[in-house]
Amino acid sequence: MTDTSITRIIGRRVWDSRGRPTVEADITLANGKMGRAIAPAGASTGSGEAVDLRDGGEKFGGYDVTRAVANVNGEIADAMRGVDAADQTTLDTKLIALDGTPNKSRLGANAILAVSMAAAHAAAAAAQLPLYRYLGAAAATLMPLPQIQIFGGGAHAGRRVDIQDFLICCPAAKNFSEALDWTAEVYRAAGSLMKDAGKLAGVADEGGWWPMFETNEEALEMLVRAITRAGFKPRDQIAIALDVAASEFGTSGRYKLGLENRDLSSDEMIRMLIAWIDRYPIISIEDPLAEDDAAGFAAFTREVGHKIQIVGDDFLVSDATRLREAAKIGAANTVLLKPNQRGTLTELKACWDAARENNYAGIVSARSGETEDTTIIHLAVAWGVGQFKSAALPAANAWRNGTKLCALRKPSAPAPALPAPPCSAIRPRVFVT
Ligand code: 2PG
Ligand code: MG
Repeated sequence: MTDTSITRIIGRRVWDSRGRPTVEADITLANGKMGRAIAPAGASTGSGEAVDLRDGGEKFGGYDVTRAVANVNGEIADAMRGVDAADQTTLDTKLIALDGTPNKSRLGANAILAVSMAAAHAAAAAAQLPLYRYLGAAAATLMPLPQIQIFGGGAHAGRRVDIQDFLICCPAAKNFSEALDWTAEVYRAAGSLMKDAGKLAGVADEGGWWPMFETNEEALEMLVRAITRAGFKPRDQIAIALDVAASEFGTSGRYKLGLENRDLSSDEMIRMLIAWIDRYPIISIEDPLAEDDAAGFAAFTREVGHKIQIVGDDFLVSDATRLREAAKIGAANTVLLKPNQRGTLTELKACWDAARENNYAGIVSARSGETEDTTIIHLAVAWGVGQFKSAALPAANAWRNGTKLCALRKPSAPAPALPAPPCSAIRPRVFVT
């Protein structure tokens, strides 16, 4: 029963949380064990991401994945038969070579990632271990500090406000479960405050409340009120994390805030964000500047990187090489880790290794188009990343799975040391399974 070579791969089309098709892969091993995984999809994507293969044309708005699924069942299945699922590096290297493009656009990052992750699940099943334990061994004991969305904006809410994600983070919660409890109370309080104000208009793409605000800053004010209404102390107990997703409205050093009809330079954008940091309990800002504004990232990090977390998402696209380049100029201090930005687990892990070497913190993140696949929460625990970002509570499967991980028995080994925090604001507490 120890033969972990791949005997069978099946690809199929399934549906994501946005109602778009995506790719699922099943892998069966010679020992009869099986693994399954599904590729997620982003809406605000960085230009340096690995590329999903979509059919184009009229059907499903061009988002169908029949070609990507055919690639799983055809070329990929043929090449992967006999490959050892327990040797993730060799398997991923073969997938990369088979595709042959720098961005996986020939076979599709959606096809390749589903197979890369399904192989890990199959190998874990063969080892009779949960995925986090299989990948992280005895050191996999650290539950991440969650960052979870309360209001959705930007590309996830018809650009109703410019800022994409208004999230909260509970560094004072004693464990993952308590952080979720607190988050649920704040989410509920935010909903009822919006209702009282006659501003409740349903939810955005990721389950956060639809942002019926007149200015971007009004969302911050409302979020502080929601934290207080739920009975918590802003900053001490619950803080704000933002994903500005600035590449969505900024390029070549200019930023156009549609809601407020403002056109800002990179420096003016930095000044606006610093004013927000001074006024609100913000401890983490993702993509504060656009992906083509490395100098802006470096300037912002020089000014506030000692006190808040500055996260590169579209800017770093989970890429080890980009992270090393950013580190050379001191741009950002934290990397967002999304498996489908690279397309294989091996490349994602390489980025996390590069982050640790350069003293960057990390956040494993969901995409805005998710499914029942919960691989990401396992990766966060397996690699001891320490933080996790996902959609609002109604839309986040990985959270629910994370809660189950909390119920695990006592750890057999001490939690690994967290990466030295770039700033004192982010200091996850115990968060051990
Ligand atoms: C992000 C994610 C989640 P998307 O930008 O970090 O909010 O969105 O998957 O659309 O890129
Ligand atoms: Mg982002």
